[in-house]
Amino acid sequence: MKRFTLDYYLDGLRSKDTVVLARAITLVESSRSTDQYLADQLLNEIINNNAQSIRIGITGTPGVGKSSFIEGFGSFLIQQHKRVAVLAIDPTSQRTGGSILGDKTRMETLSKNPQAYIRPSSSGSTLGGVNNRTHEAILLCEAAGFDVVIVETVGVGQSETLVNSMVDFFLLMIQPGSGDDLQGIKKGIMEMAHGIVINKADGDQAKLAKRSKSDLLNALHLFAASDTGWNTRVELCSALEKMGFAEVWEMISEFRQQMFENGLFLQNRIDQNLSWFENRVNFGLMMQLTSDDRLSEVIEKTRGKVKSGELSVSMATTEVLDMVRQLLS
Ligand SMILES: Nc1nc2c(ncn2[C@@H]2O[C@H](COP(=O)(O)OP(=O)(O)OP(=O)(O)O)[C@@H](O)[C@H]2O)c(=O)[nH]1
Ligand SMILES: [Mg+2]
Repeated sequence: MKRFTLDYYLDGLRSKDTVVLARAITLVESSRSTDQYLADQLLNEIINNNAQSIRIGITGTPGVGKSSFIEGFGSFLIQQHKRVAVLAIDPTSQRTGGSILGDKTRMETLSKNPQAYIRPSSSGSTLGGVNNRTHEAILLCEAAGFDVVIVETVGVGQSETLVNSMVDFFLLMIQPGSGDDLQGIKKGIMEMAHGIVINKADGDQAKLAKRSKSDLLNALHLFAASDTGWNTRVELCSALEKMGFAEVWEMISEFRQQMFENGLFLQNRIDQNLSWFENRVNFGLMMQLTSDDRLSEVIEKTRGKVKSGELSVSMATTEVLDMVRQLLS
C-alpha cells in the first residue's frame, strides 16, 4: 500500500474527498503496525466530528430487499440534500468477492452518485466481531461530511448485535407474511429494533403487507415498554416501486429528535464507545498474552488434561491463570 501522511488524510477528509476516505478506511483496516500507528493518530484527530450525523443499521434475512431499499432510500435522502454513506458488513470472509459485487450492482444508481459512498467492510467474524473496524469506518465517513451512515448486515447471526452496538437507529426489514412467518422472527431482534419496515408491500403482496403490519403492532404491544420511551414503529415500503421512503425517514427523524430531547442520543453513543473500548482492550489483552509461548504451552497442556478427564475445568483454569500471574510479575 502506498504511504500517505496524516495531513493528506486529514485534508482529504475535510474536503470530503471520497478517494481519500476509501484510503483512510483501508488504512484503519490494515494490520501492519506502521499503518496502525498512523490510523490511531488519524482517528484521534477526528474524534469530535460527528454529532450531526445519524447512523442507521439495517438487518433482515437474505433476499428481503435491504440493498434494493438502500439504493432507493439513499437516492431519496440525497434529494433531501443529505450525503449518504453505506457500509456493508460481510460476516463470511469467503463470500467477500461475490456478495459485494452483487451489492454494488444492486446499488448501481447510488454508487454512481457523487453524494454517496458505498463500501464493504469485513466483519472479522472469526474473532466474534472484535476485529471488525466498521465502527471506525463510520467515524471516518462522518469526518468526510456524510450525514447519514447506513450499515447493512449481510446475512444473519451475530452480525445483528454487532451492528446494533454501533448505530443510533436499528431497522429490521421483513417481508409480508402470514402470522406463522412473523412468529419466526427472533424476539431478541424485534426487541432491539427501533423500526420494522415491511418491504415488498407491492403488487399481490400489498394486502398481505397491511395485515402483517397490524399483526406486528399487536405482537409489539406484548413487549415491555422500552426504557427510552420510544415505541417500535412499523412502516410499509416497496423498494421496487420507491414507495414508503418518506415515511421511513420521518420515523427515523422523529426518533432522533426524541432521543436528543431526552438526552439519550449522545448518552447511547458514549455507552457504545465505552463498550467498544472494553471489547477491544479485552481482545488486545488476550492476543498479547496468548502470543507468549509459555502461556500457550500451559493452555495446550491443561487442555489435554481437561479432555482426558485428568483435571477439572476449575483446576485447569487456575493453572493457566497462575502462569499469567507469573508472566506479569
Ligand atoms: N416485489 C418486490 N421485490 C423486491 C423489492 N425489493 C427487493 N426486491 C427483490 O428481492 C430480491 C432481493 O433483493 P436484495 O435487495 O438483493 O435483498 P438483500 O436483503 O440485500 O439480500 P442479501 O444482500 O443477499 O441479504 C431482488 O430480486 C429484488 O429485486 C420490493 O420492494 N418489491
Ligand atoms: Mg444485500
